Amino acid sequence: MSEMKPIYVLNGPNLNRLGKREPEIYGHDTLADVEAWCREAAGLRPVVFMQTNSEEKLIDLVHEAIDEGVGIIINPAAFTFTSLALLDALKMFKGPIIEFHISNVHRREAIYHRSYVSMTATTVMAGLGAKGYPIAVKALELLISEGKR
Ligand code: DHK
Repeated sequence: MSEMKPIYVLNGPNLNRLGKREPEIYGHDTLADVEAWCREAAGLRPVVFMQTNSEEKLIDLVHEAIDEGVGIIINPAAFTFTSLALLDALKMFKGPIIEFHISNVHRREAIYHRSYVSMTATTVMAGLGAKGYPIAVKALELLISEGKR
């Protein structure tokens, strides 16, 4: 039984269709592939890996991370740009938060340019593709080791 507190890798709406959804933007790898890569990159660190299309459920998962977790990687997908409730939940988290986007949202339509989540995220990663998720896991471990928020 690992004594290490888990990291939370949380994914928002439509990411359950990764691999089939606009593959020219998001690629052909699936969320199951991403989960496996994250667990491999985390090594002994427990990983809570979740996806939901529900804003309420995503916020409930952030609340769980507040009580149980040591770091968060979140791809809020469309809720990035719309949800003050998600921003308010993330503000409560005491550990490092990486806001993650598969695509470079700043190179896309203007609707994707203003992130509420960036107002509280420790760092933002965007444009590395799905294979960026395990890099985010390594980056989160660095932030945890440095006690960054
Ligand atoms: C994923 C989504 O679903 C979009 O709503 C965002 C983000 C981009 C991504 O690149 O992972 O705009």
